[in-house]
Amino acid sequence: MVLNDSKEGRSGTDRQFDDECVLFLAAVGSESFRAPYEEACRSIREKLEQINEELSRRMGRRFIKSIESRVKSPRSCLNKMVDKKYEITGQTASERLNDIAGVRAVCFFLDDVYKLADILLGTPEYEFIKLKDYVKKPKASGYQSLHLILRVPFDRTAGRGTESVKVEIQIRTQAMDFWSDIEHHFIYKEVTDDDLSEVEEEFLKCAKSVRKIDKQMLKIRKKILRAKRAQAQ
Ligand code: 0O2
Repeated sequence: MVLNDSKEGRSGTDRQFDDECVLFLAAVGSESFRAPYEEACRSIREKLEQINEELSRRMGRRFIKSIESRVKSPRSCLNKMVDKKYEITGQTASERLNDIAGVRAVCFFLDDVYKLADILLGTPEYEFIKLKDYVKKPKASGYQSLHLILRVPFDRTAGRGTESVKVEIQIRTQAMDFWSDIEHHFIYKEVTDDDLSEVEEEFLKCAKSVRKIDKQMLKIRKKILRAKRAQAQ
């Protein structure tokens, strides 16, 4: 793995690579690199809170359950750069990594996930980069979530000269979030071996149950709404 402390027996290329990593960690950890991403996260969170207030009022129920954000740690950026075999520089990280700024919105119902994505896609100040629909087409692990990658403007006074940065917005239901949190903790970042393959199978089964529950919850909500309307007549 990267950054072996012992210099003994290491080739010039290894040492050069380690030096690149050290420079990278310093660059990506600097205040001037992180400030625009912090600012873009803050601005998306604010927008999501506004949307939540407005939609919850209109629908008579809570729309978004929780909103959280983070700026990816320098070490996690480095690991991803190495995995993807990108050139280890801060500039390449800004250009190629889509999730240095990450925001997660957890909704109550399946259709809310798409409703929220549509609202964000229709927001003129954000430039659309990419949509990854792991709800319609879950990952092999069973992971479900809708990922929206947008270019988000930030307040120039908060950071370097750039005016916008990419933000990955993960939108999912509570059930998807529950699965994803646990799987992320035990499996996602682990090197999988045969011992874990049985557990991965179990996770896949649970992902299918999550899918069923989300669909059932949607049906139940519609049933309740119909019953309430009938009562009101
Ligand atoms: P971390 O530590 O959670 O941030 P891209 O370059 O945008 O095309 P990318 O980012 O390589 O694609 O891949 P992808 O698959 O869209 O994954 C983006 C993020 O989704 C991951 O970020 C995870 O947070 C989450 N994710 C993807 N697959 C899984 C999975 O199987 N299980 C869980 N629990 N989460 C997943 P990072 O940087 O990999 O990790």
